[in-house]
Amino acid sequence: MVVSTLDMRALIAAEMKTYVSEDEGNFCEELQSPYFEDPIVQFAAAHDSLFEEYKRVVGPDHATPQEAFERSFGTGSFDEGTVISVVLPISEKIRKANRAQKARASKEWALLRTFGDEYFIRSARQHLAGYLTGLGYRAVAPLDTEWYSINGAAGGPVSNWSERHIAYAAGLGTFSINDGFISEKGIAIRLLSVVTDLQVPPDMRASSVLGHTGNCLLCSKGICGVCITRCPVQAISKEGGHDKIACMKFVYGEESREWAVLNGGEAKSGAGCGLCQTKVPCESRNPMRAAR
Ligand code: B12
Repeated sequence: MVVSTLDMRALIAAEMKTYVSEDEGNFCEELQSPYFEDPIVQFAAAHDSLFEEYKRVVGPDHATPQEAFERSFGTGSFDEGTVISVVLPISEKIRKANRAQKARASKEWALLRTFGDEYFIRSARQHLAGYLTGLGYRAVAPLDTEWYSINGAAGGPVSNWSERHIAYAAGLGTFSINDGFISEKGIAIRLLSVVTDLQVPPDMRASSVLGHTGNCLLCSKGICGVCITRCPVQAISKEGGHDKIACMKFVYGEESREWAVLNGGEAKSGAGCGLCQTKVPCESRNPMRAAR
């Protein structure tokens, strides 16, 4: 049977949808809720010139898809291919609980941080890579490699594979004033990606008129700024954007680790925070689409 490249896109999207809805790692018994709802799956061409630009935008160590692939499969192993990016929208029950919070993450968000972010997303990345391998393609999830790292920089931590920049390249949305990524399912999401030598048509990026922050109401229309008032440590401002160091100290500091454990999570994950991702107009939709 010959499967067209368009059918391959649909097959992969359907596989991830089934995985997210059926895998028991995506269900929290204590909350009687899944961590994540139906994913959005989109595709970027591995040789998109934007990936070269990321060496300037993110940092010189940010890997191109070709570098990511060849670090796993050997120099010269890559010719053409695709980066698959997946948005995992956080479930309504978890978002709702965090909406009520004013000072720190809810119990639900803390459990999501350990068991959703750390465990389920890793298994979902590996599932996608394994699925492609089963179809006869080579695939790697950069976050699961030995070369993936997060390095300290003056402005805050920077990784050498940024899931948000990958999602941007795949046309899944844009950044916000608070750095968060706003997709069609909003900002209360998580992201994952895989690089493969499978070739499929890439998704289009929305018009670049509004730039890389086009989905943010404050950046695009000068209105909103709700995330600024939601932040419990004043780490977001209209002028300065997002203070990553202040955010990091709060989100993954000692108190956050203790709060994670008190709520049944693991200290090393911290409890997260996510107040800038909940009770905001972009929580679960693209507010610019709603505004048009
Ligand atoms: C390091 C890190 C952090 C650091 C620093 C965050 C940061 N902004 O970089 C700290 C500890 C502060 C942090 C906090 C949180 N994080 Co975090 N974090 C990461 C991590 C590991 C790497 C991020 C990275 O490399 N950033 C690199 C820098 C350069 O990127 P940046 O600042 O976002 O990029 C800016 C510039 O590039 C700029 N830009 C300038 N010119 C141009 C031009 C173009 C063309 C483009 C595209 C961009 C661009 O746009 C961006 C926004 O200003 C990722 C996982 C991953 N590997 O991707 C998760 C990740 C970003 N975190 C995530 C989450 C959920 C959180 C928290 C909500 C905590 C929680 N779990 O409760 C908070 C929210 C903070 C926030 N508002 O962003 C999610 C993002 C979800 C989303 N909707 O965006 C990710 C993707 C994890 C995941 N698997 O889903 N995080």
